[in-house]
Amino acid sequence: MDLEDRYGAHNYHPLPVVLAKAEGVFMWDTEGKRYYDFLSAYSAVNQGHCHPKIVNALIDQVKTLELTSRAFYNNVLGVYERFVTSYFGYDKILPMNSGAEGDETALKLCRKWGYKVKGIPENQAKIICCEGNFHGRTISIITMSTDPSARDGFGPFTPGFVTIPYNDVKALEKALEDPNVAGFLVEPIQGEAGVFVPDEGYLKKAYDLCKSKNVLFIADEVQTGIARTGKLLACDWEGVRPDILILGKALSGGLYPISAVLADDPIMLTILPGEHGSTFGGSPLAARIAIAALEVIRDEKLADNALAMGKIFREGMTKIDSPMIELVRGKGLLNAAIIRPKNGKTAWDVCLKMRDNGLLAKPTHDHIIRFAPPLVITEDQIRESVDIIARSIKSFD
Ligand code: IF1
Repeated sequence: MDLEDRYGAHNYHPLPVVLAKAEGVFMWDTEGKRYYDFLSAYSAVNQGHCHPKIVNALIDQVKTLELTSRAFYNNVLGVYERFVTSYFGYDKILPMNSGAEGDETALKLCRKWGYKVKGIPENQAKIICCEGNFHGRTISIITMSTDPSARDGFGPFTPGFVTIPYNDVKALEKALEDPNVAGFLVEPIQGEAGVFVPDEGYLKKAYDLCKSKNVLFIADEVQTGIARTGKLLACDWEGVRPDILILGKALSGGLYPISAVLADDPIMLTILPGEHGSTFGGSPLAARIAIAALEVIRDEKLADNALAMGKIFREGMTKIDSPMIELVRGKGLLNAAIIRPKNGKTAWDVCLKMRDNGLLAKPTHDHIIRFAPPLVITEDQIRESVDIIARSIKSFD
């Protein structure tokens, strides 16, 4: 902790715990104390920490061919591109590294399509986004943010974004009256906003409105995707197939920064050779890891497990009799508790107490605790975790 304070930027305020080992749903600190991981690195570790199948894929590939850049072909990328496009049902993938790069790539694709296909006048394209969004930390992305701590002091911002309230079909309908709108970027569930699950039917209505106005529906599934909410994609809950799909985080199971943008040819082929890319994007190492990570999701039926375990988790949480728990909400294993402060004790204090009791979670904003364990968690582990949470919260009663 002192080394990070002395030599590292102070851009985070971590919970005071120092981890040294992780496996499956558990992490151990430097003293060998074991914790349930209920953050999963913000849903990057859906497959469980250090999953042997993914680790072995990484080791095999990294010893053989780690990086060619896209200046040349290699014998893995095409295999991965065929695998992942058929896995999610799209014509093509544009491979990148971080989630933010995935969102930026989607924004560039959407604008390019807006000019070349929809015929929007040059530099007039608008992209609609939602209040409370989180899509990453780059300047164009924080332009869309409504969170002062994400924006303040980073201006001037990028033009061309229109912000509307989340979960508000009427607001979207009004914003779509502008003929220069190229796309609507939305999280199927807003993670950072505190696992804000929109009304049943919102995504489908939004999608249909976009289609009626020849506007691209862009789903940021960096956090909600890859089985986290109990289906492969959160959009699957409403049968919505995004025009542009953004994935990240668990695409690698947490072993490597991997993101992807998926779309069909009329959209994807608007970007020509040399117009976009990245040094590490689509590396043979990333490709091999992502194949293994997605095979684990499929073969271990982690979406089904997330659905079943999520139900048990929310049932257990709502049984906790404490004035501090205002509300528990979520889908699959993406859940959050709204914490009502008590005697000055806040969500942060609850997280410190849970840490002492062997479970790690972190508040988002100051009154919401997100609970997102790896999707490999078992029923016994879920029940034990709920007991730890209950004990921790009731210790303030
Ligand atoms: C941090 C939370 C924050 C994301 C969605 C894109 C990205 C993220 C829906 C960008 C990343 C991470 C970033 C991390 C904490 C975490 C997060 F929402 F998950 F809780 F910040 F809001 N779209 N979310 O959730 O992906 O570039 O990070 O790979 O910045 O502290 P990235």
